[in-house]
This record gives sequence, structure tokens and C-alpha cells, in this order.
Amino acid sequence: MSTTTLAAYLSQSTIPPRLADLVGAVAKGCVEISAQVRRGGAGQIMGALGSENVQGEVQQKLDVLSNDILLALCAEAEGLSAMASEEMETIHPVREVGPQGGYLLLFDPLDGSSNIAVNVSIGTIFSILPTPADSVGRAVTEADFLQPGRNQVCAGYVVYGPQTQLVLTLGEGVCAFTLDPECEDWVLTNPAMAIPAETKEFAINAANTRHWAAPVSRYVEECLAGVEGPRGKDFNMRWVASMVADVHRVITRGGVFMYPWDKREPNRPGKLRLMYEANPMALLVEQAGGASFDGTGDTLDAPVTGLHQRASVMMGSKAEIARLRDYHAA
Ligand code: P6P
Repeated sequence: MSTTTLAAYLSQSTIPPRLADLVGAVAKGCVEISAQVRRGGAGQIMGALGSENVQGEVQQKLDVLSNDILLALCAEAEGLSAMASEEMETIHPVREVGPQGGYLLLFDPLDGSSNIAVNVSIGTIFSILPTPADSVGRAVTEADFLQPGRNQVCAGYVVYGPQTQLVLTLGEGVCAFTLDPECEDWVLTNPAMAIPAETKEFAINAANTRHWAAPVSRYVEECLAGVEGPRGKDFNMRWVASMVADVHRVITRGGVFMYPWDKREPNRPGKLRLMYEANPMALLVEQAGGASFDGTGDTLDAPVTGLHQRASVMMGSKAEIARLRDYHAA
């Protein structure tokens, strides 16, 4: 059976060559990150740095290493104007925006890094936006990044699990590549990922049950009531505490992933970040036939006011998200 590599897939796509180059650079960076993740303790790169990132979270050595790998490799992509990362407070300008425009790359270089020490799947999440039309001929500012998720021209993640897989959308469906460690190349393994509309699986951190809003509590209680309850079927619960792993399962076999607003910090929309976690994942889920809701509307339509703003996240199988929407509107 002939294999399609990522490079071949990108060259056969209709996206601009400079965007294809940028996607290739991100993927190349993730090959290096995968190698570092797999070395683990053997590579002297485990453990915390003793510093905190802009989110106030303890930085793991691999967080910073992954961030540096992407900064270095992606800066070589000629269409890239600037980058932003969970690990950096401010944007990272790369070059002035040329006459044909450019791209903005946002990423969480190593999501779920608290799982590194216990050898549980982690991942890299990335989002690519176009530079605004009025940015030609000037350096990019942080305000240029503050675009709704629906403006993304590309989104993807790499999950460092039993296999290293890249899941990608260029705006026309979702495909998956598996890293072949023997040749260190990405091989197309699923050309059209599709989320089943119905599901029997949901993912949420149940330790927060007492803090949830009523619509979320109702949804989860009905799932737990199983076949004797209003849903008339039994459900399964999963929680990896690594968004990439949980969302990858949802895109692969259906389900709902939820990290909704809760009462612990009433003024905070949620734990996850909109620009480089919720938005790229929401585009992937929508492109795979699912839906993503933030408690008010579509995640991808959420107004953007800050580079590191947080969001309430409920995404996955379309019928389940429709139900959650109804419960929030009731
Ligand atoms: P909790 C990882 O820290 C992360 O940002 C996501 O990857 C994950 O879904 C979530 O936080 C887990 O949060 O509160 O369950 O530890």
C-alpha cells in the first residue's frame, strides 16, 4: 500500500506554499519534541525548573525545551510574522509582514506536562491565524493576534502517546499522521477523521462536581443515571487530565470533553486558554463533524480580549453539545 507523507499531503493541498512550509516546520519541531519526551529520565530533561509560566504554573524542563524547539524551527518559515505561546507572557515577533501578508503561530508547546512525571500522554497544540490586512509593512503587535477562532487557517495537535500522532485541519476536514520512528517521517494514517454524533462517553474532572453550574450538573447526572435515567443508556467516563489525549479520544471515537466554568473562581471563564487550546481544538472538532460550546455560544465565535484569556470548554459529539446548549438555555 502506498504511503502518503505529510510533505506530500501539504504539497498536494491547495494551501499557499508559505503556509505549507510553516505547518511543516511545526511538524518538524514536534518530531524533536517527541524524541525529547521519549528520552524522559534518560535524557536529564525531567523535573521542574523552579520557575512559573505566565499562567502561574510550575514550568517543567520539557515545557521550556519544547517552547525553544518550536521558536527556533518555526522562525525559519518565511511566511511567519510572529509567535505566541502559553510559556511566554508577550508575543515573539519574527519578521515584518510582507506585501503578501503573513501568519501568526500560537501554541501550547507541551500541554498536560504535569503528566510527564507519571508517563501519561501529553501533547503540543497549535493554531495559525492570518496577519490582519492592515499589518502589511509593519511589525506585528499583540492586538493583531486577538482574532476569533473562526479566523484560523490551520489548527492541529501532536499527541505523544503509544504512537506519536499529528492531527491536522487546513479548513477542509481533519486528517491524522503517525510518526514512523524508523524514518522519522509523518505517514497519513487517517485521511478523514469523523466524530460520531451520538456517544456513550464523557470526559470531565468529577472532583469539581460541587462547583459546576446547574446545566453541567444536570448533564452529568443524567449520564450517571444511565439506562434507568432520562438518557435510557449507560455512559462511560474518562479523564486523562491531558486535553490533547482526551480530545484525541473524542475525535477518534466520539464523546464529550468538558472543562466548564465553575464556582471556584467565578470571575474566571474556565481553566483552559482560548487562543492556543480551546480555539484550535474547537476548529478540529467542528471540522470533524462535532461542535464546541463555551456556555454562551460557539467557541470559535468567542470575543477575544487577551492573548492568555481563558474559556469554558464543552466540545465533542454534535448531539451531546446540542443537549448541553439546550440545558444552558433552559
Ligand atoms: P485538572 C493540563 O494541565 C490541562 O491544562 C489540560 O491539558 C487538562 O485537560 C486540564 O489542564 C486538567 O486539569 O484540573 O483536571 O488537573
